[in-house]
Amino acid sequence: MINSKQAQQLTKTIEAYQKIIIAKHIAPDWDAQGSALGLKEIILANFPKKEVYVVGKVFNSDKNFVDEEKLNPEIIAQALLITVDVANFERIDFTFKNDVKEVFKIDHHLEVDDFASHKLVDDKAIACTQVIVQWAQACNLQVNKDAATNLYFGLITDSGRFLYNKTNQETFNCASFLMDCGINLQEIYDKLYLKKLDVEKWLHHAFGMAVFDTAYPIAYIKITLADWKDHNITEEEVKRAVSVLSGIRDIEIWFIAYESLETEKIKVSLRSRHYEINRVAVKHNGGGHMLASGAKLNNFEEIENLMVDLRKLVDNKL
Ligand SMILES: [Mn+2]
Repeated sequence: MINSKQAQQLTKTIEAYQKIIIAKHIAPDWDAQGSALGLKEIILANFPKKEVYVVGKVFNSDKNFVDEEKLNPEIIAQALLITVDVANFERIDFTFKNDVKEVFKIDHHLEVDDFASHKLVDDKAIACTQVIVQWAQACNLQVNKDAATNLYFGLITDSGRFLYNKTNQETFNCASFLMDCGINLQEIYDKLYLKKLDVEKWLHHAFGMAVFDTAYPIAYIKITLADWKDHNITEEEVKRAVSVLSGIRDIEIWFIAYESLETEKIKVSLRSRHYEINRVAVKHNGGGHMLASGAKLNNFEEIENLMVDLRKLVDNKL
C-alpha cells in the first residue's frame, strides 16, 4: 500500500510546478512507459494548465518521445522532474536530469539510491503503475480511458498476467478500478499478445533443435547463424527461443547458446526454476540473477564445459 503522506506530497509538488518532465528507465518496458504516459494524462486531465513532457526512448523503438524536442535549457531549469519505475539515478533516461529544479521519484523497486527530494515508493507493489493508480485513488483524481489503458499495460506485464508472486489484492483492486475507467481489455491484449507468424515459426523450429540431457533435468538449444538468419527475425526474437523450454516439469535448467551478429562470442541465455544458475554464469563470462543469467562462450564446443558445471550444480558439488 502506498503511504498517504507521500501521495499527498506528490499532488502538492505537482501543484507547485508549471513545467513537469516525466522520465523513465533506459530501455523502457511497458510498466515504465505506461507509468509515464498514464501519469501525464492524469496530470493534464486534473491540472489542465500544466505543461507536461514525457522524455526518453519510446518502447521497442530507437526514437525518443516528441515532447523532448520542445524542451530547452530554460524550461528544464524551471521544471519538476518526476521519475517513474527507476531505482537508480544513472538509469534515468534523460540527458539533462542534473539540470532540473527538483526531482520526485515514483517507484516500486527496492530503494537503493535516494536521489530525489520527495518520493512515492511502494516496494511491495507489483508494478509502478499500481503505485500511480493508488495515488490517483487517494487524491480523488480523474483517470480517463487513455490514462487507464497505459496504466493497465504496466499492471498486466509486470505481473506476468497476474501470475507473479507480488500480485495481491491491491493489484486486482487496481485492475478493477481501471476497468471502471473504461479500458478495453481485448484491445490491450491484442496489442500485447498477438504474435508474429515468422517468430512463431522460429520458436517451433527452435524447439525441434532442443537437446535433452538423459541423466539430468537440463535442456539446451544450440543456434548457429545458419539456423536463424533465414527466418526473417531480429536477434531479440532469436533470444526468445529460450522461452520454449520454460514451464516444463521435467526441465529445471535450460539455456540457448546462439551465434550473434554483435560479437564473435557465443551468447548464452540461461534459465532455471530454482537452481542458482548465476553461480555457473559467472564462471563463463557472465552473470545475472539467480534464475535468469547470461554467459559467453568462445565456441560451441564449450557448451560441454557449461553442462559439466550445471550438472555439478544439480549434484550440489559446485
Ligand atoms: Mn516496473
